[in-house]
Amino acid sequence: MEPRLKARQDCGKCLINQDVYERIKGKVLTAPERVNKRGMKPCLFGKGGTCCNVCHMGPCQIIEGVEEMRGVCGATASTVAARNFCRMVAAGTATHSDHGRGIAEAFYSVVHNEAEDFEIKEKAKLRMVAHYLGLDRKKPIKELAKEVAVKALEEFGKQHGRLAFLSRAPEKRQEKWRELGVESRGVDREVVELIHRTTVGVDQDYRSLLKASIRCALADGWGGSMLATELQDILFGIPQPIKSVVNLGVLKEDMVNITVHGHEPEVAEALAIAAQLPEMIKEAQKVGAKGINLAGICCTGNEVLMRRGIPIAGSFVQQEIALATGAVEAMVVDVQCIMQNVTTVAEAYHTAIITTSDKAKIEGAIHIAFDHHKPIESAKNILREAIARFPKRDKKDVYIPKKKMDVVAGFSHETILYMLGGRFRASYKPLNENIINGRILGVAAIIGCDNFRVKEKLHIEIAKELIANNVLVVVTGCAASAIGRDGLLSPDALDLAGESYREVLEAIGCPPVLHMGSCVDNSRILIALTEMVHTGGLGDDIDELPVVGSAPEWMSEKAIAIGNYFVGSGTTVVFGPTFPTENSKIATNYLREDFNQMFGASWRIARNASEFVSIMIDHIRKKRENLGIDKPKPRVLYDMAMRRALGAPTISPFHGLGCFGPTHLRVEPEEQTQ
Ligand code: XCC
Repeated sequence: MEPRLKARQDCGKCLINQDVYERIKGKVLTAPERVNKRGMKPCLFGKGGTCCNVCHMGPCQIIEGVEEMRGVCGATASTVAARNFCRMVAAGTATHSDHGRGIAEAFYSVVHNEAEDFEIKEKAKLRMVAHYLGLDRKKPIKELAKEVAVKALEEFGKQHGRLAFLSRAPEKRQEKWRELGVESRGVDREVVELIHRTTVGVDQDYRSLLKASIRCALADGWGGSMLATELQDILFGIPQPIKSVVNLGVLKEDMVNITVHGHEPEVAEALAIAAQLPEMIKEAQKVGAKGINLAGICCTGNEVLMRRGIPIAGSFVQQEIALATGAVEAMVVDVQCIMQNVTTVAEAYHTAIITTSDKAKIEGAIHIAFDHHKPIESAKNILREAIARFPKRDKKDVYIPKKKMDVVAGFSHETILYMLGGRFRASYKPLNENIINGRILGVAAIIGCDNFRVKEKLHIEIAKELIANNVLVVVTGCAASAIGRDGLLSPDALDLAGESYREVLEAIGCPPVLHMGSCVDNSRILIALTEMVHTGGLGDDIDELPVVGSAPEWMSEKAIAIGNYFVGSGTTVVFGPTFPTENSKIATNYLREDFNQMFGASWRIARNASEFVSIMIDHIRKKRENLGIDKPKPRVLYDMAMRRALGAPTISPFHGLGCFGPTHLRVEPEEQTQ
């Protein structure tokens, strides 16, 4: 491994936006200060998974191998660590899936003419989704859309059978799931059952618990999350590569600044439309602003970045300081990852925190319930609240750091297909070929949160070293924003890529790190991996691919659910710097060794950037060795006949969406627009 890292320009351990923190020091207590001032480290039992509080005889602190330090009920460290892990998986699955259900409900209202303003944007994708939901995709669009809405909602409450989208996975993976008895039935059922198993006196075998956690997690990846992504794409559009900017410098001194924060794109989409209406711009101008500037935070930000190119003000760790610029009139939040402290910071300024979901209210915030039957009307009400704050902005107290960075985002798996294969031969074949011939060593995903307790800039260090070693890197979530801040989502970063990888990138003109979206969009990666399998040459199942995942600064339970569905789907993941079962060697070992036996993939732990990179690259190399592609091969020169044989000249818009093999689906052009 030969890292070709450029000299780092700024401090790898410094707080992001230290300058803004300096300005509010003493005014409001912020998260990084709380980390330093708490006076105690995180509880070691809790951190390592062996604090049991499922009943009120405890909480019991458990020490593995010490008889008197089992739970009062006798629960062992492995049982307790496995239970706590399962609870995280259930919570993460519930979270992504309730997001999916919310979108399914909005979709239902739109296609049943119960909602104004939105309409179906992607008819071809609707037909593809209909097919996988077991519907007759050839029906007229309006009728089909109604059936899709009902079927999608039913996936959540299904009691028997299996989730429809599991059939999109490679056949061999599906067989494995069947054999192991981990095919998810309905989303809600898996969450409820897993929570049931973890309550006092139920499932008390770490093996049984951990295996069950896969069944639940698969209901997230191939269920709730995938439904969320697909329905969002149908309603709001499939992301295409799009230029934008990230970091606090995207806020504007002369405009009404509104940050959209959370996860569900519906509110932000409505705000984006409403903010461009002449009547709303006029209202903003009346109070002295030039217009309305929307900027994203966390995954709502990623959603509107991917589809609309709306800039990202910040990731999870920047939400407080976005407000501390003094330039934000309103932070509009939907669900998930919104720190309660935002209301405290907002109080020091003129800023309104506006909650929009009845599921997520915050003390001190203004609640404007978003009515998905009337999205634009709801959005206008929100905008008016923000506009009214603009005259109250204290101009002397405004400090917008200059730093911002150009990014290219919007790499849905459909886009990658077109970019790699070209307009007339959209396929993953060039990717597979470049992996087989060694130009690209393999594929790595860096996903998940950023974290106030992690002082190193892990995402960036890892991404730089991977691309220098010719690994294609895809990113989602706050990891994507962090990596974007450092310039790696821009084609300008090409010179950081290893030589052979750079050649491939130059030919297709994309950045060395591909932004694939939000947390729920990790389901796009599942489809991309499936597509790589179906394209051929890299084995018959996901676990044979030279591919690895990571979440270097994870903090949310959702990240654990995501990691678990990747492992269950055959992709090894590396998490760190700490891991929630670490106090039980037995449970942790099961996640690594036994899962590897069962699923061909395991959970690995790394403490720092170099450990992450070593594990990831070694893993990719091992998979290459297993495939027999570890030796450099002489370059094969294609003649015209060979080129023609590469792919069909006409392509279906669904080509490559995991549709090959027995479930291959082709949609004729006339079907797309009916
Ligand atoms: Fe939340 Fe999705 Fe984590 Fe960011 S990355 S901190 S979960 S917003 Ni998914």
